[in-house]
Amino acid sequence: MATPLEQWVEETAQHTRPKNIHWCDGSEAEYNKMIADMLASGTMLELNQKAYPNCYLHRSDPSDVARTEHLTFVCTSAKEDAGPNNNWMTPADAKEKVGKLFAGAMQGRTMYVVPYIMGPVTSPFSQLGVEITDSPYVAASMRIMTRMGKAALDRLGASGNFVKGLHSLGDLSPERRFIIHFPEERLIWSVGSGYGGNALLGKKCFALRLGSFMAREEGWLAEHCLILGIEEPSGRTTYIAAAFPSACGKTNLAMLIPPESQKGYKVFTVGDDIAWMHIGADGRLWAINPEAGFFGVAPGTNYKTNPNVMETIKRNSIFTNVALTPDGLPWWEGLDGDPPANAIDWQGKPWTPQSGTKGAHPNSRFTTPASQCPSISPHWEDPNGVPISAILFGGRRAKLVPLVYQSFNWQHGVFLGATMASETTAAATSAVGVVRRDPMAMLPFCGYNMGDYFGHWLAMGKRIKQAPLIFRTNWFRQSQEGKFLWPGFGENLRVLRWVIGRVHQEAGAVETPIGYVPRPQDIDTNGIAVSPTMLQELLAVDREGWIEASHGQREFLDKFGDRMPREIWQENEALEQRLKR
Ligand code: O2Y
Ligand code: MN
Repeated sequence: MATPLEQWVEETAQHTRPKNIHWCDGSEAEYNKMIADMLASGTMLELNQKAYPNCYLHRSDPSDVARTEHLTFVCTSAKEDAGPNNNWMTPADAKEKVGKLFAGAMQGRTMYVVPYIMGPVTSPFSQLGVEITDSPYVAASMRIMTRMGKAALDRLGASGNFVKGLHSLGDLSPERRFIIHFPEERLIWSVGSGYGGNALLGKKCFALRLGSFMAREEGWLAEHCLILGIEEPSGRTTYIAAAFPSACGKTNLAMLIPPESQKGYKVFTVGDDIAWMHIGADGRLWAINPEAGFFGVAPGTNYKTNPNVMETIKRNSIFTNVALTPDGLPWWEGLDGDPPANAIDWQGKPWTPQSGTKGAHPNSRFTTPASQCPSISPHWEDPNGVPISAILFGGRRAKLVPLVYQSFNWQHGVFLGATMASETTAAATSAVGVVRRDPMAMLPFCGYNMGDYFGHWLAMGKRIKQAPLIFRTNWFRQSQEGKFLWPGFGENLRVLRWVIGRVHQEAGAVETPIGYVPRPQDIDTNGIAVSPTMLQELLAVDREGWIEASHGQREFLDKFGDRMPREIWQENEALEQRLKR
């Protein structure tokens, strides 16, 4: 008898009519064949194999260069279950509307059946998915980003317990582009895009949107968090999960290199984007990285911002929408050294620094194996994950938010996450410096009503015996003159050291209306150009500004109506009271 997977593949083939079907085994030979076919068809270009062995360049359609939130839907039976944070259609309407776009969509193309595991192969916290796609670029990228092929099929066996993801490039028209989630059926449909978060369905669609929905049902957390471990000179290692909105330097922080002045410290990368966290038998929160690769943004990446990723991407990587130098090297704005005198831009057109356009698209990316990262943690594939002692909620705020502060307790920490906001950057949107609410950096990725999501966080807090401490961070606070007050990059370790100090009850703080803020003497500024006045500005709590912010927070919380837990409202009221005192 056919397995549930075989049945689904057969039904899908009947509907989409591919030329042939290829079941991916995840082998190197298979990967090489997919790459060879793409080189032959022009879907992929070979980079300089001496400098970048086994690295290739892909150019996506110019209309298809980023996630498309307005075309992304969460189709729960009841609208309120998707919440005001998601676009919604009834599942039946979505199936009717988008099902038509899949009819015959794979004609003349190969249909790849891509079984994959999100998480370490033997971890009890890992989950299985199968993506059916007509894009060899997607199939090849999934081999980098997930544990793909035989290992997944072996783990699945004849079970029907897997997330189904159906993807077709369709005609790549933005009018016929949809990314649809059916969380109640563990099903994802994506059509009309071949790019990133829209098409690599294990990442945002499964690991976050469906993941968060499953996590609520099953009592765990699926979060938009990097995971890192810090080893102190004493040999003690403390693990931190950190949620930052897109384009706030998560990959760079995950791979932080301690500066010269912080001798004896080591930072280990467990993950750069997503954390799945479960309560362990010891009552602590344990995190795995469900991914096997990094899908990092290229512009701004260089040996100053992230030396570890620069080393990682030198081999076995796929670059998308970067520029190409005459020597066959990938290039992007912000890469080390001078720009090339001439190059081919991300759209395949001749380019020079005088062209007045970008050589690489601002959202150009690399897909690269995590195992190649010099800072990868020895525990990154530990089936049990790593124990999390602190959770950071970070954003980009020129004013108001101190460099770092700690919540009073778990409930207050959930409130800090729920009221998080960040300023937009040029990479994310054309409007720069606009403050956008992004609770827990999950607004675009929460697969259900965010009011219920905060409720789930509160319920988790009651079950975790040794809950991680919760902090808010802001590396981006500016002086009155508009200058960054904090040097950032590797120096962020000084802030993380305070966090670790709080975890182990070794660091001091002062109680303020917004939370525990470090005293100036609690942050090590030796050897960096942060004067006492600057540090004071970095840590200042502007009561008037916070009172105003609490009103803005009310407006936001109100959007979720009676789905917003009363505890979150109580925290906002308590904040207002403390500020007025
Ligand atoms: O634009 C895309 O499709 C990719 S967005 C992305 C990629 C890697 C990690 N995070 C993100 C994000 O938007 O948070
Ligand atoms: Mn992300």
